[in-house]
Amino acid sequence: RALPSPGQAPPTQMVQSKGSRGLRLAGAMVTALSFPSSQIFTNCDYFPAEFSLVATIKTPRLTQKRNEYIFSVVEESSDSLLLGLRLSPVQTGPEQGQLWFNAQRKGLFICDGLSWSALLQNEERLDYVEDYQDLYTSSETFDVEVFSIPSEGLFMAAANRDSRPGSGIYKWTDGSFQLYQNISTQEARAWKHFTIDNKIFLVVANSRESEPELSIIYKWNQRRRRFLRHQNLETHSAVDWEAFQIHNHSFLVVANHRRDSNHNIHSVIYRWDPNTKLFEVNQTLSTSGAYDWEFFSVGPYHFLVVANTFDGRTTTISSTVYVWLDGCFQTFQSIPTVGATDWETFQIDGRFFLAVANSQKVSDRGPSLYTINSTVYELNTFTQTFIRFQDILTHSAVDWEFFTIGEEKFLVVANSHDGSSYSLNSVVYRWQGYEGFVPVHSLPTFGCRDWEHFNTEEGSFLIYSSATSRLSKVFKLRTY
Ligand SMILES: [Ca+2]
Ligand SMILES: [Ca+2]
Ligand SMILES: [Ca+2]
Repeated sequence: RALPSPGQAPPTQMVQSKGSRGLRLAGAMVTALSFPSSQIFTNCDYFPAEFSLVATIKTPRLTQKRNEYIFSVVEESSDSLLLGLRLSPVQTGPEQGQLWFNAQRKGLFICDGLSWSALLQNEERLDYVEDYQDLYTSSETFDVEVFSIPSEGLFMAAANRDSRPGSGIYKWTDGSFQLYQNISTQEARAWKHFTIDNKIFLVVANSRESEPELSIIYKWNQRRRRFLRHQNLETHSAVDWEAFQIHNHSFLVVANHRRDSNHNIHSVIYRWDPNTKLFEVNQTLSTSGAYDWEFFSVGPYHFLVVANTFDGRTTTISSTVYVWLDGCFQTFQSIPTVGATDWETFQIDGRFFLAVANSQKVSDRGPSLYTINSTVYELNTFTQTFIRFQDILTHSAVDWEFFTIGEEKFLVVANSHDGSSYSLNSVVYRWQGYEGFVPVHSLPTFGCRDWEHFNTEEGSFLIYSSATSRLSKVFKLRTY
């Protein structure tokens, strides 16, 4: 709304050009705000002496305040409003009730007087997978962890085998991962990122046997824009960390794989002490060659599940789901697994699933079997147990990754070895309801160890790391 001074003509005119409507300054206001074009176009003789500046304000679909000035000109000395552009919701827009077909977004929208709401919209669907970036890391990569730092962007921490130069932290720059920081690690097996009080942390699982065996927590330093060492924790052949929160308390749990040749040891849960700003031992749980921890919540209940790989004799053992009761984790269910290396938890239409990656069946006689079933379990809320939902034949599976594109749900498996070769297809499965997960894409991988899905402004991506080569690969998920 333009406010004319008393006795003066309105200082603005409403102008309409096609679908855009604007305010044009008029009268004395123009002279007051104008300046010769030669002031900014010093070397351009062809530029007209008179021109206009057009400011365009585009409002995204936000919940509007009832009344809001989005542009105002005030008198310098008195702060009194000379010119104001006010946005106030009116239900009588000429477009109300109109339909609009947006070809780009493939949707049909209706104007409710305030905004366009979707009546029908085509969800994105996966078309095919495209080779996108070859990422050569300093040594073999056991794990990648993708995370964002608000105000900085998207990062990826690679857990690299060699101590020098250690593990690489990469930043997504101009559409690909670029090395950002090296952190000295000792046969790093996994990274986990977490946030406490808006501070960003990274913890590494160092698996090398040295004295003392330490895994390290790093904290993002805002000023130096680097991760700096925050705390050391004693671990034993650590291969995974999980971070979680229960009732505003922050926890970490480590997968201690073995101590010397003993695989039946304790894995440790740590709790953050807000006073000392350090993690302290909270609970220990006995594990057998622990390889992975996964935390998940179902309604008000909190769960932790461990992948037990090997008890020193066999890989055909059980892995345990724990439930948080009376301030600690207690056994909820033991699930038979075969060299379990990863648990992936996900929800589909209100149903809870747990998928285990089974890596190998060690046999007393003859060689180990790698081509075995990995299993998807579903939580039966009536019996309160996880029940086998689907067996999927895998080749030394070491990771599952669940992701969604539009309405579609996918699982991708890391097939690492079939007994003779590390050059194998990793498979993308699509959720097809009653049929369960159905294979839809085969992706050639070499020594595949870990899959991660992530989104950027450029689209949807998958990255896999290799435990047998320095080459990790980023794939773009093409949609239609
Ligand atoms: Ca990972
Ligand atoms: Ca994990
Ligand atoms: Ca996983």
